[in-house]
This record gives sequence, C-alpha cells and structure tokens, in this order.
Amino acid sequence: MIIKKFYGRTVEEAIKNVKENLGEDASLLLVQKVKKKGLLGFFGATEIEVTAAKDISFEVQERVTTSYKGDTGIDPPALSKIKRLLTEEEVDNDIISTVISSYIEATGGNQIKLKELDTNILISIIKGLIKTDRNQNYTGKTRAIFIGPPGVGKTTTILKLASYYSAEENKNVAIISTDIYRSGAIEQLKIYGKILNIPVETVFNVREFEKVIHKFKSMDIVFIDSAGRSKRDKEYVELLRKFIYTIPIQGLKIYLVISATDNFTYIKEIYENYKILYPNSLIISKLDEAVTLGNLVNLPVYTNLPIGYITDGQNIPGNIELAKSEKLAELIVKRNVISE
Ligand SMILES: Nc1nc2c(ncn2[C@@H]2O[C@H](COP(=O)(O)OP(=O)(O)O)[C@@H](O)[C@H]2O)c(=O)[nH]1
Ligand SMILES: [Mg+2]
Repeated sequence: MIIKKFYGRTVEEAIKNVKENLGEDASLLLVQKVKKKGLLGFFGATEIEVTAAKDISFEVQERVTTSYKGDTGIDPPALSKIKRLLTEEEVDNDIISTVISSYIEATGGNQIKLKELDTNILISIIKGLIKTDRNQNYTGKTRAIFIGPPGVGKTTTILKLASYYSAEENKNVAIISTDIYRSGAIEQLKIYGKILNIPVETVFNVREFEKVIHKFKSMDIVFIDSAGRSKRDKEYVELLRKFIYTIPIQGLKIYLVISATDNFTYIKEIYENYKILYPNSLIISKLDEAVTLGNLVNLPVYTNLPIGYITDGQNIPGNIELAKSEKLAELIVKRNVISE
C-alpha cells in the first residue's frame, strides 16, 4: 500500500497528479485546502492538497475516476472526527491538516482506524506538536525575565514561582521590577515581597538595572518583571530590548507570557511584536478561563518555542505547573472524547 500527498492549484489539477502517479484506481483519502509552502505561503496563498492511496480497501474511499464533490462525505469518519474536535478547540486550520495527514500516515490507511478514531494515536500526534521546555531545573544561578502584554499574568506568575522556589526549594530568590512607565505596578510586588520575605527592587533605567543585577549577584534566582502600557506597545518592546541586551546576563531566560484566553489571530500579532526580544520559552496563562484549548498547540507550533509553564488560577502560591506534552495533549483530546 502507498499513501502520498499531491498538490495543485485546483482540485482537478491535484487529482490529475494523483492519476498520473498512482493510476486510475488510486483512492482519495482526504482533500483539503492548505497554505502554500515556501515564501508565498506567508502572503496567504493556498493550494489543494490531496492525500491519496493505492491498494487499500476502504468503503468510504472515492476513486479518482469518480468526480470529487466537495470535501464533505469523502473524509473517513475518524478524520471527520479529528477535524471537528480540533476545530471546536480552535486549533489553527493548517495545524489540523498536518494532524490529519499524520494520522493517516500513522495508521497506514488501516480501515478500522480510519473508521473509528484511535485516540491514542491522536494524542501522540498532538503530543509531538506541543514542545515543552526541559531546560528549567533552575540548578545553578538562574536569571529570568517575563515579557508580554499587560494583564496576561506576568507579575502573578513571578510571585507563584518566587514563593515556590523560596519556600519549597529553599533558594535565595529576589525580584526586580523594571517599571519603565512608573505605572505603580510595583505595589503588589512590594507587598508580596514582604509577606514572602523576598527582596524586591524597582529600576527605572538600564543603569539602575545593571546596579541591581550586580547587587543580587549572589542570589540563586532573580526574576525580572516588566510592565508595558498597551497591548500593541512597540516602544515598550524597544525599551525592553535595551534592558535585556545592553548588559550581558549569562544564561538569561526570556519567558514570553501569553494568555490561553486570547484568540490566535491576536496572539500572532503579539508574537510578531515581541519576537525581536528572542524569547526562549513560553508561559501559557489562564488555562482555567480558556473556553477552547487550541492555543496549547497553536502557540508552540507557530512560534517554534517550547512551553515552560502553564498557569491555571489566581492563587499565590499555587496554580502553576511545568508544561508536560502528554498531559496537555490528553487534556485536549480526552475532554472531547469523553463528552461525546
Ligand atoms: N484565572 C486566572 N487569572 C490569572 C492567572 N494569572 C494571572 N491572573 C490574573 O490576571 C490579572 C492580571 O495579572 P497580572 O499578574 O497583574 O498581569 P501582568 O500585567 O501581566 O503582570 C490578575 O487579576 C491576576 O490575578 C491565571 O492563571 N488564571
Ligand atoms: Mg504586572
């Protein structure tokens, strides 16, 4: 049995390719519109992708000789189910087509598995897309800055981590707030700092930042908070760049915090704004408030960054976990399969 993908500007063109390569008796498994690979894809150009197979026996199959009647009614039930499930979770369409193709490949076109969804296969495919950060054991000296739009939970996340590492792991923890706009965001930090017995310093410019970094040089962990003014704040990103890249801080970890509740189109815009700071890990916050979970997949795939932590509530300490691919993939698949 052979399973292959063919492309064309139109369905007819793609099917013609199938016929030429696999012959008239090939079967169509899936027809979908996908973003064109390569540079043009960035400008929204699409093409038709046909997944076809030779020598399989499957009753929902459609021979290339019969004409294609639109993409309903042709997909085998398991594939329709995947499409429905992931669409409901607002997983990005391009990612859904990747998942479906991987599912077909993983099952080798096995007719039972195309009829009835094998959730274990689906979970393992999604797990493969949710890259997580394994480089977070915080042994040795750790310096980490948290960046992202206002209100996503940067300060809360820092306080959760600071209290955990100070109380549970007995580390010397300090917090620096780069309150560039003198927004008063520091108050919450100061209060918690007192409660948790963690030193908190505010800095207003790069020189002060350098001094405080030096002052805290013996600390095991220094968390650096930041506060922008608006969601599309380019000036803030520029200023942050100066903070991050003027003085070399060895092994500085840059966490981009994104709320799971925001829609993916908006998140892409945020990422485009922040990527010049070269974040190396993601924190996905507010999972408890997210109606759909698609961002757990969309984000690591789109940004090519691993997820470090996920947060799921307002409690300090608490409501934060190291991201685990398997667990997150199961969360997405199982809640849908069970609720059916
Ligand atoms: N439901 C929920 N709320 C959160 C979570 N993390 C933070 N928040 C809340 O979101 C609001 C903004 O948080 P804050 O840390 O000030 O965001 P920042 O502007 O990025 O520093 C506060 O009301 C937090 O309690 C979370 O994981 N789940
Ligand atoms: Mg804040």
